Amino acid sequence: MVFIKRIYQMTENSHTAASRKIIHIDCDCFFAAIEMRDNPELADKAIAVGGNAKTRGVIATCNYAAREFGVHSAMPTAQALKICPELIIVPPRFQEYKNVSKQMHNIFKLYTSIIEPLSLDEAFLDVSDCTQHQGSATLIAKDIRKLISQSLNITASAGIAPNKFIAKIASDWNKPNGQKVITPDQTDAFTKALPINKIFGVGKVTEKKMRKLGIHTCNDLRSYSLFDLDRMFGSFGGRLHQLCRGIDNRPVKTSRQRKSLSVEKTYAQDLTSLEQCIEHIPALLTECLDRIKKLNMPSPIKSIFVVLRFNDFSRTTTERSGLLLTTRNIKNLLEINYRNHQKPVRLIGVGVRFSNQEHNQESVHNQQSLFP
Ligand code: TTP
Ligand code: MG
Repeated sequence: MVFIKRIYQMTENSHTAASRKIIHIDCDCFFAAIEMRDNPELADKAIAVGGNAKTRGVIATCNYAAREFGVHSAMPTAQALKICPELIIVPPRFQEYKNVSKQMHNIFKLYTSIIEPLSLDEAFLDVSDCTQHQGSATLIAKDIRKLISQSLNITASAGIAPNKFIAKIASDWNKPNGQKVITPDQTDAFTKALPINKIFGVGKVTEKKMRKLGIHTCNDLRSYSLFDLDRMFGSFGGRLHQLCRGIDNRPVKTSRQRKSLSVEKTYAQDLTSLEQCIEHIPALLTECLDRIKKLNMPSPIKSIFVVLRFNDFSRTTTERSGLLLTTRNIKNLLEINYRNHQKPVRLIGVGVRFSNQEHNQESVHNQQSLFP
């Protein structure tokens, strides 16, 4: 018990010692915003960027007008058109989204070099040592959003807080085209009232478990000791103990190490036999290998996996560590996965998880031998 108390005190101390200024930037309906910008006729209509309903595509994102109908990311396009018949579907232009993302990073670099990209439209910035605007993170965020809007003609929202956890939640608060500041002395009260599903890492299963226990907010979580949380939620317990108190000491990491890479394809018609699924493996594997080779400094592969999504939209992954990424191994995983479920297949994915080990020349060199 004394030991646990000491850990708690240590984290509390390091939290107060580190008064950082973190900005989380997230563009508003990113792909859709770029499409509306480049085709103003779309601006006052409900639009979505995504795949064709006929080829069973899905929605990547949609504008806020479409969201009012209930359309959202990852929804099958056919379903989106059912709930919003006037929805205009625009095919994605990934190269343009990447260009805009690069330009946005050039704007970030005017303020800090400590930038952690999370996706094309999202990043953490550590502006603790930034001198512009007398170091006011609120004004820096405003400036960045203004520059994005003026030079790129899209809008972004921002969260400003003493750590990444709170900054990310705050950027969603006044979306679209808004920002929210949580100062260090507001952090405790702000976190206390947060519903548990705002905590990164609390997925549907954990949320259900917590709600059954009567835990609905971060404040409810605070009544459990580190020992209890460890017992109830395993290795996530320690992190929960900190996050529910608004403590997050993770630094803004300038170069993110990729954890996994996968290639997925949804087929126009369900694949109804193992043989039909196997036919698609070479193409998926070739694309996956190409993408691994294009990574700047890939880490060694820790495991390989095959994802299947069935015609009832359920999804399963079969994963094995220590295997090479070969056609044979992937076919074996596919077979295990398929035989376990025996349902018509809508989507196949092939991928790898990288080990966390720091990459160096030697590991990159070893990586080559993993390719078939
Ligand atoms: P998000 O930032 O999650 O969404 P968004 O920018 O479209 O909308 P919001 O205003 O809520 O931030 O994702 C950024 C882009 O990533 C999004 O425009 C499209 C793409 N994307 C997908 O392709 N598939 C997905 O499932 C999601 C969530 C996003
Ligand atoms: Mg976004």
